[in-house]
Amino acid sequence: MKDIFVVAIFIFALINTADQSIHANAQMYLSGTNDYMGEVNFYMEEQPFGVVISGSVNRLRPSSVLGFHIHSKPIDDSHNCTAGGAHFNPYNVSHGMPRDPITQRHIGDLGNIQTDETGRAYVGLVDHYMSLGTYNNLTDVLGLPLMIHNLTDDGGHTGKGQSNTTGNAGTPIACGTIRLG
Ligand SMILES: [Cu+2]
Repeated sequence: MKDIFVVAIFIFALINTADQSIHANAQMYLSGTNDYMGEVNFYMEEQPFGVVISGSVNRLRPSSVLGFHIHSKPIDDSHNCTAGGAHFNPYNVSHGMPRDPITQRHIGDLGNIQTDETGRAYVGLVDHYMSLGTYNNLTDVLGLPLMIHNLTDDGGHTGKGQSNTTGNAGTPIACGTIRLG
C-alpha cells in the first residue's frame, strides 16, 4: 500500500510539472505572401530557466547571416512583416544582442541566424528574458511576430545608422506569429 502511495505521488509530480510547460510555435512566411518557409518552436518549462527556441526556416538567401527578432505589433494573415513595427522592447532600452544584459538589449533581440548554401537556417537557442503566457505579462511574446531580416544585425551599440534601434538589419523578409500549440 505504501508503495502505491509513493508511485501516486510520483505520477502526480510528473503531471504537475507537465502542466507548467508551455509550447508555442511561429509558422514563418515570406513577407506579404502565403509562401511557407518553416517553423520555429518555443518551449518554456520551469522558470526562471528560460525559453528554448528551435526550428528551421528554408528559402532564405544562401550563406547569409540574417537579423532575427521578435517585433512588437501583431501581424495579420497577409504576413505583411513591416506591420510588425519596432522590436519588442517592454523595458524601453537600446538594441543589443541576446548575450547583453537586460538593460542593453530588447526582449525581442535574438541576434542573427546563419543560412547554409541551400538557404536553410537552423535555429537553436535558449533565451533567459522572454516568457510565454502569464508567467510574466511584461515579457510574454505570445501573439507577437517573429522576424527574419534581409541584412545582418550589427549587434547594436555601434553608433552607426540605426544600430541602437534596429541593428541596421534592413527590411523584414519573413515573419510569423508566435502562437500556442
Ligand atoms: Cu527585427
